[in-house]
Amino acid sequence: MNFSPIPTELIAHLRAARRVAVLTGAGISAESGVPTFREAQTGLWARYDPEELATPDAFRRNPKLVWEWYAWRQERVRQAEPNPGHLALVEMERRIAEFTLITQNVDGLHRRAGSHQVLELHGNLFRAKCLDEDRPVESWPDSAEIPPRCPRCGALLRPDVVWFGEMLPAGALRAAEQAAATAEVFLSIGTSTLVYPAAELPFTALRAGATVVEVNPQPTPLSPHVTFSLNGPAGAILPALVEQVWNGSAGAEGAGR
Ligand code: BV8
Repeated sequence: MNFSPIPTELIAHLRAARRVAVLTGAGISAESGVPTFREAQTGLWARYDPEELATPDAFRRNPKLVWEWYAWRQERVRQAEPNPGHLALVEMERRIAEFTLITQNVDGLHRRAGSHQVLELHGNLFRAKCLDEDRPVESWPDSAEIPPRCPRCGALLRPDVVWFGEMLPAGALRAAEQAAATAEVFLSIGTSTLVYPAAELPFTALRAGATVVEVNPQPTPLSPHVTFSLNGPAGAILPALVEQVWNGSAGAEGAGR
């Protein structure tokens, strides 16, 4: 797949940058074979709209259905591998002094790729928490009951993800807002920029005067405002960006590390 060359001005910006923040959405996992959030669901789940299922109300109405939807998604992700887009961000973290990776994804693929400091704004598919205590539960006794119950208090377990209408983890959101407000370069990668408050982050960076880059084959509400638009798949664009900024030319050692 060909896409427009990386602007030389952007290459210079990234090479000189000490503080970079990245926001990723489902699009960065698309090339790992993990369907994006708004892609039509398949098979058994085709008739459900994710925005209907990813809510506290759906869980209250039908905890077994919602728990099984997440179990199905866990299986999809287990079969997936991080792709070159995830790996390019691992390299970027190595090259830049202050690098913050903020993700809306719950698939854990950034950590599996080797990224260390990842802010998971919407939780993680593979973590469960007690519905009553609202505290994580690492393990629970095998049981035929679905969803299983909290070994501490016996309440139902639920996926440790942020559903629509729920607050984001305050610490992660605060750190993400701080990173967006102080970044010299902010990259928004593979997100439809529709879901708030995460979608506010690239606009926070713009207002603070950052160079904002969007990586997406499709336009989004952010597109008209960005400094650079790289229209194509993250799995091809990000490795090309890393190559041209840090490996392409001699002596292009990162300004940061
Ligand atoms: C909240 C976890 C506050 C669960 C998810 C204004 C302000 C504040 C809130 C709101 C507001 N207006 C409305 C709201 C409510 C709501 C919201 O934003 N709704 C939207 C739909 C309008 N927000 C909330 O409810 C949030 N909470 O606001 O609480 C509050 C609380 C209580 C009382 C008062 C206030 C919680 C939002 C979190 C929801 N949880 N996920 C789960 O996964 O099961 S959201 C879910 O959708 C994903 O996690 C993801 O974050 C989000 C967006 O999806 P994307 O990641 O962008 O993926 P999508 O499929 O949409 O797009 C993929 C993109 O990739 C596309 O652009 C495509 O072109 C591109 N792409 C495809 N292939 C590639 C690619 N890009 C690059 N390379 C490729 N190869």
